[in-house]
Amino acid sequence: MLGSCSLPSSLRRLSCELVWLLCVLQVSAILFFYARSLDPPSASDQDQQENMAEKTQERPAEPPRGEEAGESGDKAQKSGGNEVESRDKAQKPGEKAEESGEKAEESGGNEVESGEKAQKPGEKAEESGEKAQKPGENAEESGENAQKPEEKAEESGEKAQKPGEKAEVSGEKAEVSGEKAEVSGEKAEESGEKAQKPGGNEVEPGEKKLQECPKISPLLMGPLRVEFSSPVKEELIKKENPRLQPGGRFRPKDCVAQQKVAIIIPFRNREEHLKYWLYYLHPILQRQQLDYGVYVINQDGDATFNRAKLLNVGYTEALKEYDYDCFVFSDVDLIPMDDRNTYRCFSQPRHLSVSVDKFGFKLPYIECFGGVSSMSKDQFLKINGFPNNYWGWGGEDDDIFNRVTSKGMTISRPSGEIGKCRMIRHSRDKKNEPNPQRFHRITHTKETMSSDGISSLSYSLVKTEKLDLYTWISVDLGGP
Ligand code: UDH
Ligand code: NGS
Repeated sequence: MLGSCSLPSSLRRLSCELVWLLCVLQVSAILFFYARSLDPPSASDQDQQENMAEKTQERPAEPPRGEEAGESGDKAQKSGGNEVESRDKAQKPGEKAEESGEKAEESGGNEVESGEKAQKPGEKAEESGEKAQKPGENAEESGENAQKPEEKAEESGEKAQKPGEKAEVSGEKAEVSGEKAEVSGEKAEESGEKAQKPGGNEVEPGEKKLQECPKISPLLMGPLRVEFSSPVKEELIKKENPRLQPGGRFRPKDCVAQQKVAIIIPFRNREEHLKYWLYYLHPILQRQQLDYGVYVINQDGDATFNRAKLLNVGYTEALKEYDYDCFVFSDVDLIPMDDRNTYRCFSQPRHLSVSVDKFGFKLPYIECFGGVSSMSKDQFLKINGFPNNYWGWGGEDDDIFNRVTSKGMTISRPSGEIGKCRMIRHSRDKKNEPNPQRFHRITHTKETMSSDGISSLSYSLVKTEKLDLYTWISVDLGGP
């Protein structure tokens, strides 16, 4: 056996040195790894970690239309299922856009408040990277939302409701969409509306007393397909709405409606549009379980058109016929694309046509109150109705907005998703040229509103007729 002591001294020294070296290496390795564990991660480590984090936070594509409302109540509130109110004071439209300096409004499903920045049609789109749509252009044509209505409908699960195709109202589908509607933000209970007294539904002796209809109708279907490619015939509309009473009246047969709603349409020479409106709206309003009547207020003669005055006439004439507690004012060329956009009144005046295809499904400016709006009788009277002296196109809706806010009320709106509408394309009508006085007038609403309004309305009735699908009221408004 060869012991270490028997090794030559040079070899022994070499092996001792090797052992020593190994020890030093081991210790430095330990120190190195220990020091590394205390160091912050290098830049590349950090990048990697952030990328991972980003990946895990990536959100799936937007849910198809109408689905968001089906999520939890909380979420729906955030993502636009709920009604919103503008809490802002009056702003003079005309000044509003650039001058107000407020924040950009987000639409398309999100909540909107009129504390946010107003934008004139066309400005917003550019800023947000989307293309502006000129009034009169269709969404499809401008490249924004460049989907054909049909494609959109299929993707979003819209229900077919093309002229000639009958929409399903009952069965599973209705139940499911009723559920959706419940969380969709109608929030009827919060609106502070009183339950409607069984006014029109007199109970005969021995007859069963009807219950009040639910706050949210179980018949709602959600998103609907709306298009205007084939003209509709009145006969078809009558056939599809067999429960309508003369004058375009309806009330649910199994329950007492929550509200009695007069729908007022300002009108002259738009027969084709009116047929589309009746075709689409009657089934929707029935599914919404409203006690309603449709009043088409025709401006007789060829004086300059006066939309707001016609609306005042509609309010007055409808009340002569029935004890309405709610008034919906609708242009003849606007059709809602979702029946959860209930044509009723809320605790604040409501703007219903919040995202129109013509504007790329965005609110053109936050004070916008044109198109379709609703007001309870009390709200309407509080603002002395609408102005009578806006002859020609534009400004009257801004004046109404000013009236509402100057009386301390706010504007309520459905979400951009539920408030989607299609506008029937048309060119400018004769005798409805832009009113050059409108800019001046809307800056004086506060001073003029107490003397000009429902309290000062005068007109002559030319004809009233109860037709099968609507009540026709033709009036002479005089002239400017
Ligand atoms: N209205 C009529 N007949 C008329 C004028 C107006 O029925 O001669 C009614 C109708 O209900 C209409 C509403 O008043 O929906 C509002 O009028 P409008 O449709 O003229 O207003 P809008 O702002 O259009 O929708 C303005 C003309 C756009 C021309 C675009 C050209 N590309
Ligand atoms: C505003 C008009 C409103 C009008 C709105 C949208 O500029 O009356 O555009 O018009 N106000 C004034 O002119 C002061 S639209 O593009 O729908 O024709 O409702």
